[in-house]
Amino acid sequence: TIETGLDGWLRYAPHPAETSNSYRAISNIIVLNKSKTSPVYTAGKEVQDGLRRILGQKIEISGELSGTPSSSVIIGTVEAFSSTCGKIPEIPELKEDGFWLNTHAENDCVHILGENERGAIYGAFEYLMRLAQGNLNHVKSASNPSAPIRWVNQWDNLDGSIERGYAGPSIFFRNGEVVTDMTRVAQFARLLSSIRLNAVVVNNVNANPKLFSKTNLDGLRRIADTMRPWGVRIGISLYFDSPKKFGGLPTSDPLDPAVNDWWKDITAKVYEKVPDLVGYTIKANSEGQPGPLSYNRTLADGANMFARALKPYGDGVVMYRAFVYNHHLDESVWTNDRANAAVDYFKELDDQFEDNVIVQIKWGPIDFQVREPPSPLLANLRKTKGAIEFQVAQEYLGQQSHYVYMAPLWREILDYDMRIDDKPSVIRDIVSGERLNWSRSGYTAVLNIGSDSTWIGHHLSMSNLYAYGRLAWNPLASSVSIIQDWARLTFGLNETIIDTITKISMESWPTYEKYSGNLGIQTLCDIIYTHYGPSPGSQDGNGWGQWTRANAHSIGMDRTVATGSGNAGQYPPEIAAIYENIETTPDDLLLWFHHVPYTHRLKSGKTVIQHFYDEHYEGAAHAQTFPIEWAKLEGLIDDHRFKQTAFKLQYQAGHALVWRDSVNNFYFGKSKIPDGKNRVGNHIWR
Ligand code: GCW
Repeated sequence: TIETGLDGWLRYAPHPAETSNSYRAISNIIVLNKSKTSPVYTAGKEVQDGLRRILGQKIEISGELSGTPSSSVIIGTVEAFSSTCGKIPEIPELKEDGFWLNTHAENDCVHILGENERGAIYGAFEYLMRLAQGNLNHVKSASNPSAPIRWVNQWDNLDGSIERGYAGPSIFFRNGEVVTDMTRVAQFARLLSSIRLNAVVVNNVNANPKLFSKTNLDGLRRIADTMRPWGVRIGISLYFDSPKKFGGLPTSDPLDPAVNDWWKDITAKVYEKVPDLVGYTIKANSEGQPGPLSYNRTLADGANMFARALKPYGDGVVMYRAFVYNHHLDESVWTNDRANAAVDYFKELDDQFEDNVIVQIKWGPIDFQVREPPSPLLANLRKTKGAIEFQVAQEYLGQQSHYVYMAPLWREILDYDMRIDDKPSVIRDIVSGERLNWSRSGYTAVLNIGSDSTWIGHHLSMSNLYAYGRLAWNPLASSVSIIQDWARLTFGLNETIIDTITKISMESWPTYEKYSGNLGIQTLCDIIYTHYGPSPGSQDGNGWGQWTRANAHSIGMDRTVATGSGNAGQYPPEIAAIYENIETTPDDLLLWFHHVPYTHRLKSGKTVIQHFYDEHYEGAAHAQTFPIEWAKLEGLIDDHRFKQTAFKLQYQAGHALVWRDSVNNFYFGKSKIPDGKNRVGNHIWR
């Protein structure tokens, strides 16, 4: 059989006979909810399938918990279990979506008990993924999520294209409508559920109001019905001017009663089809999108209009994106700075949002660059709840043609201590809601899976989706153990496989940073169109505000309070002091916060320009090792995925050389400072 990649990390490869024989025989699987649409039933089917594939055991599912079960796998909610069998005192209080897994309960039973039905399916996947990794040890423990919101955002358009999608057309939409064949949607939900992600926003944040057509509302119902048995809920992105553009009203002013009624009415229609909608995601007044500011209203006025429309329907939330900025910013003004926008817009509104509004904040102040400091907005909201937005799609990180494993980057952000009020304020504790006592908060990530059989365009890049789910559940999970687990599940248990994938993965971000953008200058890619490929010159001279301010002598954004845009001052005082001062700013963010001559000496003693030259040579040279490392896996993994990945890594190695020479020649041309090692300019022009 060809390994297409469709199962992702849920391949359940068979164990060798000696391992599977050492596992006890399971007599039956008991599901405590027999409804075929319940996640508990789905979990039962999954365990049945998994045990057959991993261990070769063929087991029946039954719905009854009667007599004294023995050697049974029992799956359900804690509540359903205790109402028949009595409370199990050792199960601690579980959080929403949490679960209890005891693989050696009385009479050799396996207990998989969730706080809710989602928790039960999460526990089932945990049980299977342990077995699939050859881990037959007993486990008896509770597991709880760090935060209730663990979503993904697909940027799918109704015509089937995907914004920043690199893996074929949408699995949800085609030709303006929701597709009819839900096969891939179910497969996708299974993957999301296995990593404990509980919702997907199905359409692009640059939203199309035709989503509200009768056919599409029916389509949304189909998607939700398909995902529900996996415990995955759906949300939708809204186009702010829908009342005007779709509803025929003269305005979309959020304070106009007719506009409010229109949204209430649409919301009722949506809930009729999708009664468990998770809510609305809003991109407004951003990159040409209309929004409340277009009607001289505040962002809070806009958000609250949607929040009020959602209120009658349970726990639906408005995820209001903080990605609001002016993309016609004038670079000739030294103090202009896109990085200031989120705090400038949202800080003063902190006490003005309804309690079901959550501000969705990109992890960095600009836009998913290869390196940024964390967004200062994460330290400036107190009453308003926030969610952090990551990007699994590698928009600025090689677009799944290069492989960059992002767990180490996300960990750096989540581990960052913001020192709010001079107190420990680690971002993972802000996001979980603990630090500021938020009742609901968490994680979302831009994801761009498509109908490609690799899902994402590159087999290795699927590790990023897996890692995102793992970190949203437990932000303390280690990047290394995440990739090792993923490699075992996805490719096999052989040590060479695990070591090779771990090595390439852990080296991938530093390597990409070396050849794509050093010292906090951002990813030096094309800014105007594709965000792909080296184009350092495109960063400046336009309104997008992703500037480097490179001239013949100097480079970097002056974000100090003393002489620059004041962005450093948006951080809490202890952090602000670090970035204000060039001496205490770490080298990897030097050019993010300071404008310096190319001859400025780094803490390493090297000049900025020599550092650029050297890093690009080092990074590009290191990228050459990836296909060589990968070649070790020939014959150890299936040929199909081996060859596809080998091709991608070879392409990356070649393109890294293009990156090296483009960036180095560009700065050599600007600065006229020769490379101390006499490489730049030489081998190209002679
Ligand atoms: O990163 C930028 C992308 C846009 C995207 C925008 C956003 C959906 O280049 O394509 O639009 O961010 O996050 O809204």
